Amino acid sequence: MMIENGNHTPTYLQDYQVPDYLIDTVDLVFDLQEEFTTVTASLAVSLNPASDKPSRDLILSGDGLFLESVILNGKKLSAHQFALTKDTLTIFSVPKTFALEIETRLKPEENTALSGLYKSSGNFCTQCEAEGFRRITYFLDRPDVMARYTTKIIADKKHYPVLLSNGNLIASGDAGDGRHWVKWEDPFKKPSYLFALVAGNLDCVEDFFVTRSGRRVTLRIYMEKGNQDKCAHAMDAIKKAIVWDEETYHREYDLDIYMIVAISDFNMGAMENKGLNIFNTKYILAKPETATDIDFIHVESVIAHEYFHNWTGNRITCRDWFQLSLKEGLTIFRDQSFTADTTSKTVARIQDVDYLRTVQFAEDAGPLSHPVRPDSYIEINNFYTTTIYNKGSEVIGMIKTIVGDELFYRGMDLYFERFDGQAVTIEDFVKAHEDASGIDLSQFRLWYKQAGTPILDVSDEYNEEAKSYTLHIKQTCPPTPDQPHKKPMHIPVSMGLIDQSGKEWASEVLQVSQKENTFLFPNIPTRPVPSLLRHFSAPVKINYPYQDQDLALLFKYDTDLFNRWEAGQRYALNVMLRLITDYQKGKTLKISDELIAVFQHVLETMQHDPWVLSEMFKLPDEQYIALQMQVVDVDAVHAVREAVLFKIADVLKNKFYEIYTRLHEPKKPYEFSISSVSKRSLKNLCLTYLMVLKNAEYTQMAMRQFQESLSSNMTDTMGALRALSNAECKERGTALSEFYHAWQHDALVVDKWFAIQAASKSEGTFQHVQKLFHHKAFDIKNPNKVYALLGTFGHNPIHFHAKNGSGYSFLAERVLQLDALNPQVAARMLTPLSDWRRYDEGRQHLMREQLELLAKNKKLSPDVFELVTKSLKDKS
Ligand code: B3K
Ligand code: ZN
Repeated sequence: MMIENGNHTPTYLQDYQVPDYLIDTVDLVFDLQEEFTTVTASLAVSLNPASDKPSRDLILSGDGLFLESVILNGKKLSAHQFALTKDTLTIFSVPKTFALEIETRLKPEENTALSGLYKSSGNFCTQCEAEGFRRITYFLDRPDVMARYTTKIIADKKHYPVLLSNGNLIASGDAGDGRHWVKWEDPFKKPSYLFALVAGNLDCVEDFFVTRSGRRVTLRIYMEKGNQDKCAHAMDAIKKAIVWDEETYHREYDLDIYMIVAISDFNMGAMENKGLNIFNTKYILAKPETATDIDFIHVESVIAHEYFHNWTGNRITCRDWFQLSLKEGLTIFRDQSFTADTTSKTVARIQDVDYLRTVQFAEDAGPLSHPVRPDSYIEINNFYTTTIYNKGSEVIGMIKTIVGDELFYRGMDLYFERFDGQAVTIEDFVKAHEDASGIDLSQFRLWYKQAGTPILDVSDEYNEEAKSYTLHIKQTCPPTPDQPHKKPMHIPVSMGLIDQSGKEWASEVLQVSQKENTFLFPNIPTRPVPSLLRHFSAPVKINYPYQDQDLALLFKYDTDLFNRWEAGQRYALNVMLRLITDYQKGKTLKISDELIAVFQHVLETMQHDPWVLSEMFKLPDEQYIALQMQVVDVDAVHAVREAVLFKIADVLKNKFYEIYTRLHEPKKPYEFSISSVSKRSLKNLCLTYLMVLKNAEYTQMAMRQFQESLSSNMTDTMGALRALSNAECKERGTALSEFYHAWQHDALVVDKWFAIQAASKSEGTFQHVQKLFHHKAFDIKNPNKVYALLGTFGHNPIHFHAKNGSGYSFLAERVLQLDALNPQVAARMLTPLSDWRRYDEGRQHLMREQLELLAKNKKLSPDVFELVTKSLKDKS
């Protein structure tokens, strides 16, 4: 269909040009008042010698600003010397070098988009990535303009005792009238998106760290009043991350102080502003009573991520936003390696792969598919995607696999050495690895250019006489928007060969680079089973005609623990896909005893690693099963998965009960250690299975765990509550209301309460979610609340996809309501509708109808406009 809405124009990578002007220094003065804020920006501007045909006019970006004055080399400009549009300030005929002073006025109180300068719980804070700095002052708001900043903040002493910005504090004083001022100086050049300011009445915890060269760094975490008791874990995490980066990448911290501020209203997880990270409270505040094991791990990994950005993102930044994965893919790769090293290598990999395959593969198979380095965007905020982040990280992992560990770290050292202090490209990064390793990565670069998930079709032969085994690997990649044809890629396939006794006969990395490749393995005494794509060595799909018994063998004996998990998943998936066909034909579901027997074997033999074991027992979720189908049959997927869960639970109940009672230690105080996290994980898994059986005794058991842990151990509380929330029993209501009653004062815990209800399988979930939108604890302006309720509901496989389309219209209406307040959050909520083509005709029609209704709206933000139009665009 033709969409007339808006004139939001795309930006193209091929149009990139160096800036005509550079800014050497930026001196900012913020006068924070209750009604408005005045910002004075003094800039030292000069012509960029690298620009070919520089314009005589200086064009600065701005968004929603009120311009007070412009002064050039000390002279106030009159109206004919500059021009203003909705998003630019052009100053005519500027000299080659000059001082510019711009005064703007903002209303942070009214800023609900949470981009630029805004208020959260009465405190001022900023979010400038990607293009938020232009909401503070007119500027060359692009990452290749790097400048040295000073920031003076003047504010009321009583309401804003804490005044922070990037770098080091260099002066402070009294400003009279109950006001005070401070001045910060950041000695490092940075792009504007890394600027930050915080002013508020905040509590603080302080510690310090001595770097490996002996420098003492002050560590501070600031948080809203009354949360000091929830910061110890975050503080430990900072130190852990610093040590890891020193040991693994030889990177040291570079300022005298490292500050983190935790804020309640934040669009995403956290932001790596130089020396002053701003975090969503969700990734800082954690104590056993309020945070689960998973929360504890997430706090560590997000802290590590933002800390690691100091080198991969801040000191070396992106030339333009098309290079976003240069910092995000790389930093995700670094934080995933950190988590793998500090928790469980196998579980960390399982969870990363699970997320990639469920979320990124879905994105790459739909209308929003884009390469790791996109060619164009309308709204850059829409490109903070799982493709840029997670596929970007996988691409780096493949470079490491191809060149090997030693050369990889040499390549990283070269990258840091070559580009420190610069804004560079993905090409610069790949070239550094090529130069350091001497390995040709020219074909490999296609991973950044081509979108879509490659498919490897694998077949094999065994030659009994020659005792040789041959693998044929054929690669294809489906068409994606604007890319109908793909070239073959360089794909590292780590693999092994396993015989019937579980003995390994080969273990190597195959370099797949042609459309069709053949690999010969001599001296293999009996026909082996191939263990393919170990540790998920490439973000691809593998088709190999595995028989159930092959998968059973690998599930029991593969020497690669990750691939044991993978075999179990594949086995369960194959069984479920066959059952779905039976279900669709109206046949009774007969779940094979062999499947259960293999799971039983694993349950009995894997107890030494309860964490991996609990992962092995999680069946592929409904979203992932749906991704394997040509046309998603929501009801069949749900019914079959439930039936398999029931069967496993029923046959293995005694074992689950025995493990549960053995591992459940209600009297033992919570401890965050890998061994206790592992045990809790397996114990709560057993409880989840037992609850599937809808038996009063197990329900009581869950209720007991819930009540005993309610004020001491959130992992156990949530383990029980999640199981109860899916059951149709009176205890469900009791537990939910006791939970709310106990934790209503804690916003992050209330978010869990919203999310658990929005995710529930139980009947009436939709009506319940509708009601919760009007609950007094719900606030549409708070992104965490929206993500918990609407975001979770959008991924509820059965209730969001109710046949009558009620879920779809509900989501679309809320997106529209949100779009007027916060376009970034609105756009993030929209993605469940974008996949409409994958459903049955009835649902397709209903989903599409909602997208078309949205498209008709003349006031859509560029964020929502871009996603709606791309979702509706005819398939190429
Ligand atoms: N760099 C930020 C993301 C900013 C998102 C802007 N819409 C967080 C991170 O990846 O570390
Ligand atoms: Zn990041």
